[in-house]
Amino acid sequence: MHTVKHVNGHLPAQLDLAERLDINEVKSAIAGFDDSYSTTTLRDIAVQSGATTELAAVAPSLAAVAGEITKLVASAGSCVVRNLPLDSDVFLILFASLLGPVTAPSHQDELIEYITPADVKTTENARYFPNQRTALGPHTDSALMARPHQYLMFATYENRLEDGGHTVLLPAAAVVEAIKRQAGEDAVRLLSTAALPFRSRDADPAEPPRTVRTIFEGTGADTRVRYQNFSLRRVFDGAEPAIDSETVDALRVFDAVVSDEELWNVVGLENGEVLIFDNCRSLHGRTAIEPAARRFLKAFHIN
Ligand SMILES: O=C(O)CCC(=O)C(=O)O
Repeated sequence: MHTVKHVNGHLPAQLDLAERLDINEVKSAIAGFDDSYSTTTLRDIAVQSGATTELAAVAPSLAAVAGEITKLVASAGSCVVRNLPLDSDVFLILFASLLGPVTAPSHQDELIEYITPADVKTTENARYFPNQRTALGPHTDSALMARPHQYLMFATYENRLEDGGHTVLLPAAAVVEAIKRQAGEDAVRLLSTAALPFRSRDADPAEPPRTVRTIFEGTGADTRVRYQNFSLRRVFDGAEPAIDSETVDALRVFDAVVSDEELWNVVGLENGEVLIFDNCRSLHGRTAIEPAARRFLKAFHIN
């Protein structure tokens, strides 16, 4: 992990598995899981839970490390793990499942999201599409779900520091403080009390929203956040008559604050590194990727 830039010391915790356990012992303990399970069979939560119990039994040191990661993410908001074997997708799903059940992100059925930005046509909303090279504005994943995934895990396969594509992390509590400084406590209060209609990207405006939620929940270090700019497009456009103009203004301040690169904690992941972070207590995004550069992550969503 290279710290490209960080603000207020918001840095991921770090854990090198090579210093904690015998990786070869773990590899031999987990050999055979690929024969018993597949990325498809593990979509069945009962099967996944049985396999997770089996993994914890054959590799108790790994299960202990997962418990440690949960604590590190609770205190630091995120954690970079090194020397986790990345060859097997089945193993990665099961490792993630030691933190909580792995389920598909809301826009697909598969448990693994392959993020391989390409040179596709840039649209006006490019900064919200992960598969383009543009910087990706800070957001939370599964914001339209009643209960968004608690953790995200990014396994890094190709990511050269000089190619950009660095991960942006923005703790909700820091966003609250910045909004207070810029627009006062009232703006935070509105964002914590006004239920906003979240719609999916291509939803017909006539359709009811997928979910109606506040941006912030809770206070202080326990502040939880839910945000996807495009899901709230109609609110930004003033097209939701039920939402008053003070709330729309507060939402605009929120968007300006999270888009302000001065506030971004930027972490350059290196090949083989795994980043785990709290999807409810922080927003995440990505800096732009250089033209023609290859960059490849696998993302896992954990409840
Ligand atoms: O490409 C990345 O680093 C992040 C992608 C992302 O934020 C997402 O898929 O939600």
